Amino acid sequence: MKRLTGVIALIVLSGILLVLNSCKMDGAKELESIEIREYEGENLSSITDFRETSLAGPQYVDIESYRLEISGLVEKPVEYIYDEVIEGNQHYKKVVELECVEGWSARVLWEGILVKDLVEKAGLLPDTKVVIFHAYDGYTTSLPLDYIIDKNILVAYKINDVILPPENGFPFQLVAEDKWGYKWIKWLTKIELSDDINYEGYWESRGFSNSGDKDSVGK
Ligand SMILES: Nc1nc2c(c(=O)[nH]1)N[C@H]1C(S)=C(S)[C@@H](COP(=O)(O)O)O[C@H]1N2
Ligand SMILES: [Mo]
Repeated sequence: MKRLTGVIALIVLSGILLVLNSCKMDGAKELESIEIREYEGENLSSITDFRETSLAGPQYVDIESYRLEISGLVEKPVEYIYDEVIEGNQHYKKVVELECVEGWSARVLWEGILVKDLVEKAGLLPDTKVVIFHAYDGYTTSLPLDYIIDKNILVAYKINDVILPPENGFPFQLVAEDKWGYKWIKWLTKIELSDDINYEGYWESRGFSNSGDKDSVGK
């Protein structure tokens, strides 16, 4: 009889603990996922305004096995886990508009790190002219190294104060300021330094301008 009471007490206690624990987790989740819609007096688009039209649909990246590789024309190729990218670099915020050639756009607050901080740590070699970006879905695009450095181009991990949702490129999307949306690679896995100024990425090799400047569409 004593033993039975003990077992019942244990079951009730674990039940209470379980409920308490799940309350705590739910609360934290909700706080994390509220997006801001205004920044320094300026109205922002919503995360839901982005149209997901990627070549293979949204990618669901397993963050435990995820690595960001910096390779090509560098002194020492490196591979970072997610936390190393986030914790090992200065963070920056900026409001930038993404505009797709299909005729829609969204202006939001991005938070991320500088591509140049990542590549400089790997040791740039003098012949490097182009930065080629690779993604989890096989997508690729490229941009001139000078543009990446001079414009302080970001790799974003947050959008409107929320960690990038999978549809928006979790863990990282390139914020290719002033360039067409097809330069804003999502689900970034590799940054390759190159001297190949004729390199063409996925849409670029299918007729879209290699500069990606908004006053150019076809070649
Ligand atoms: N990996 C990957 N990144 C990608 C694409 C893609 O198909 N695959 N599409 C590009 C295009 S054409 C646009 S307009 C933007 C759209 O970004 P969004 O889904 O965040 O709106 O993602 C770009 N990045
Ligand atoms: Mo696009």
